[in-house]
Amino acid sequence: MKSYYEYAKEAYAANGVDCEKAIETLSNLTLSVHCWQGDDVCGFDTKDALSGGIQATGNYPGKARTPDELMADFDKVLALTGGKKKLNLHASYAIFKDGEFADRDALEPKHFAKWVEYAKERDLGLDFNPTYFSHPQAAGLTLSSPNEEIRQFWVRHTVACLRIAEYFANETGTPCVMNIWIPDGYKDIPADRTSPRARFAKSLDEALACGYDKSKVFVTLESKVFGIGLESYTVGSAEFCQNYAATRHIMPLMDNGHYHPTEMVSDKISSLLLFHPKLALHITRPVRWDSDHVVRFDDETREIAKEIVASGRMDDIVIALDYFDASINRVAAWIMGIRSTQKALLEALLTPHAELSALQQKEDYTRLFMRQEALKTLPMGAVWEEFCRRAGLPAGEGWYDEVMAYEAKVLKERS
Ligand code: RNT
Ligand code: ZN
Repeated sequence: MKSYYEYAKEAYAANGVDCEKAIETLSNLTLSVHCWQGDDVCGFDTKDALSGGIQATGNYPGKARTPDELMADFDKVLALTGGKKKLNLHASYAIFKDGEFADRDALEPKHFAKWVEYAKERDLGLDFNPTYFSHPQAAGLTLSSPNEEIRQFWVRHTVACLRIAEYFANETGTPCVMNIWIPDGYKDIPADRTSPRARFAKSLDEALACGYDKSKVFVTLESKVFGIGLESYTVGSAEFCQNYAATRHIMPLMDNGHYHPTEMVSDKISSLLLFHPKLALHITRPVRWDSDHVVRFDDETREIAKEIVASGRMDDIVIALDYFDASINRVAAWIMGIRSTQKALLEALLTPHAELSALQQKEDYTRLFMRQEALKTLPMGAVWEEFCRRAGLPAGEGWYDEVMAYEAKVLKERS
């Protein structure tokens, strides 16, 4: 009797799609997985509450409180998901030895040595983010601050992070993507929209002139439309970030929670790819605002995946995840967001893009519509199961049982 997968393989082959190739491509595709789903974006360097207009809501028990706990939780994520991954750290996850402390502008590679050790043992690349929030110097504007001392503090932080990113690349042998996102903005209508943006550009210019190795550190710049308490104006708007990135030859980063609700990142990818050699994405799920809900296998995630694959430029696109839900089991949340993203990518890899594109060029929109809808009900589930089986994962929902066992044994003990 034919297996479910063999049956699916034939169904896809009849549509001009090679399932083996799709599984192989997905297995080799690297996702940059954020560390901050494990501890509600708290980090280890300050006791300051999460600031910067972002919020993790919910109080499900079992949040990681220490580096060891966060590492143990991420090990579960690694064990229960397939595909290649990088670990994406924030500067606020510095690990200090007993009694030691370094402020953000004085962070050094040694404060991340434990993470490097962790990554090397698991053959993971590392990505990085300066942290311009949850800090006393981030009460107002940061890199765009009119206060020269504060602005310089954050420029020094950015340079310190570039050094750490370089260290990550050298140690892991994999380039490090360093993403800059500042929360700077105003709650109410500003009198002057230009000056903060001019200062932000100046600060970035100053920091990026420090002489980092561009073959090892890829700097990305993430834009945003608004944040909580910063509803009227953000310094790092889409136009600012795209133009800055284009003129300074760094990468723009689009987070799909950072646009007006009817603006779709899936529609923006092709435009940016035409003018940028590389592009970075934060895959998230905004629900009415930039809520960073766990990614689902939903229409926009699928459409983003389609654009990534159909572009033929997958290698030029950094796919990073960015969600933080504290209302459900955090390890399960981490895993489900990864699985949803991978499912969307698999679906895109199982789509005969050349055929569909040819129909569009021929202006045969009726057949295009028919084919797009017909493809949706092919047995992708069987191919997904095969991908998971080859990655050595428990069948079906078995990963969930393992997370629940981990919750009972480890997470429940954390109070
Ligand atoms: C915030 C941005 C940013 C953060 C992380 C923690 O709106 O999306 O990427 O989520 O840096
Ligand atoms: Zn983001």
